[in-house]
Amino acid sequence: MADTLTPVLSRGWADERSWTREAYEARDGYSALRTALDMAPDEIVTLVKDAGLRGRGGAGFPTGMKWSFIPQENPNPKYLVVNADESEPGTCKDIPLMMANPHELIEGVVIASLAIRAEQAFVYVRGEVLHVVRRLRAACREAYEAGYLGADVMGSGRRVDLVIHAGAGAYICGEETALLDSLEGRRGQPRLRPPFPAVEGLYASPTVINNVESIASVPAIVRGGVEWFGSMGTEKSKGFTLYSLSGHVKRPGQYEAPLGTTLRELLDLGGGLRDGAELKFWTPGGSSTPILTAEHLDVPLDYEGVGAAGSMLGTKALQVFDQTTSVVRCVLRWTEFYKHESCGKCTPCREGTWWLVQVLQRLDAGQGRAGDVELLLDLCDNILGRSFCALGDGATSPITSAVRHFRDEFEAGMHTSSAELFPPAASTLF
Ligand code: L3W
Ligand code: SF4
Repeated sequence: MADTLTPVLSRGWADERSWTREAYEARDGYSALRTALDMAPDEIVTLVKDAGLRGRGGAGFPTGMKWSFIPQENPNPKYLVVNADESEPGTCKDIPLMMANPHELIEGVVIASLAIRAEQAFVYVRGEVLHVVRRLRAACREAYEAGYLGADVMGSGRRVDLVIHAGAGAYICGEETALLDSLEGRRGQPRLRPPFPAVEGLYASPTVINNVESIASVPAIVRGGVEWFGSMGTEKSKGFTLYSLSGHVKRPGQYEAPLGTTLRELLDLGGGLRDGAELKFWTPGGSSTPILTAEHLDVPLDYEGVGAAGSMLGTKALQVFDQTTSVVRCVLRWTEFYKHESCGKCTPCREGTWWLVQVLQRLDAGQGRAGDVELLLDLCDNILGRSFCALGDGATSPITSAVRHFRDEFEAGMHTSSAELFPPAASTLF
C-alpha cells in the first residue's frame, strides 16, 4: 500500500492483520450496516444516488441510478453480483482492496443487497487469484459467524447470503453479461443488451452488477453522508478513488486520492519517475483507454477531464512509460492480449485482432510494408463500433491513439525494428 490523500478505502491497510473482522470492527467496521438496517431500502438508494457515486469498474455509470432500475414489481428474486474479475492490463486496485480489507466489501454487499431487496449476492473473483478467493471466503465465514450475513442479519429479520465464486481466468468474464453466463455455468460470452442485467440478469432475474471498489465505497458513504462524500472530487465525479500507478515510476502501487487528481500529483506521491526517466506516454485507465502524453500531466483524472483530453478514465490504471519504451512494441503486447482474450463470438474482434497482431509484428520487426499504418487504422475502423462488446472497441484504443501521437515510430517500422530504435538493454520494461 502506498501513500494516500483520502484514507477511506485504504484506511487500515497497513495494520497488522487488517483483513480480520476484529481489525475491521476496531476501525468502525459494520457500523454503517447498523445504520442501513434502520433505513428503508429506497432511502439507501437515494443516499447513494445523491452522493453521486459513479461505477469504479470503467464506465462511470451512476451507482444509485443502476440500483433504482431494479423493477421491484418483478416477482423473481433480485440478485447482487460484484464484479471482482479484475484483469484490465495495469489495473491492480480491487485485488489489494480485497486482500487488505475484505470486510469493507462484505459490508457494502450487505447494504447494497438491502437497498435492492436482494437476499442472495455473489462475488465473482478472477480465477487466477486463489489467495483472494481464500481471503474472501475466510472473511465471509467470519461475517456469517457474527451475524452480518445469513438468515437474520444483525437480528433484523432480513436475509442476505453471499457466495464467493471463482472464475476460470478469462478477461471477457469481466464484461458484465459474460460474467453472468459464466456464473450460470456456461462459457462466458457477452449477451445482447438490452435487456440490461438490471431487468434480466442472473437466471433471467433483475440483477445489479457493480465493481468491487464501487460496492466497497458504500459503507463510507452511509457513515459519512452525501456532503462529506461530495467534499472530495469534482462536481460530476465525486468522492475518493483508488488509482493504480505502474511502469517507470519510483514507487508503483495503489494511491487513494479524490477524483480529479492529476498524474503530476500522483507522481509526486509516488516519488516521481525513475532516475533518468522522461515521460513519453501513459494510459489513464488501462490499455483499453487511449494513451496520453507528457502534455496531459495536468489533466484532472475524472470522467469529464480525461474525456476532454481525448481518452477515458476507465479503471484509473495509470501505466507510465518513459523515453526508452517502443510505443510499437508496447501496443503489440497489448494487442496480443486482446487477440488472446477475444471470446470469438463476433467477426470484427475475432478476426480483426488477429490481423492487427500480424501487421504490428511486421512493424515491430522493421519489416512493415508500404501502407501498413493505413491498414492498421482501417482495421481499427472496422472493429470500432462494429464489435459485439467493449473488448473489440478497447482493442483499437491503444493503436489509434498511439498512431495519432507517434506516427513516425510506426512509419519507421517499415525499415527499422523496435529493438534497433529502442535497444532492449536501455529499456527497463521490455
Ligand atoms: C440499465 C440502461 N442499466 C447502462 C449499466 C450497464 C453497466 C453499466 C455501464 O463497460 C467499460 C468499457 C471498458 N439500463 C443502462 C444500464 N447500464 N445503460 O451501466 O455500462 P456501459 O455499457 O457503459 O459499460 P460496460 O459495458 O460495463 C465498461 C472499460 O470499462 N474498461 C475496462 C474495464 C475492465 C475491468 C476489469 O478488469 N475488471 O473493469 C476500461 O477502461 O473498455 O468501456 O452495468 O448494465 N439503460
Ligand atoms: Fe467476443 Fe470480442 Fe466480440 Fe466481445 S468484441 S463479443 S470479446 S469477439
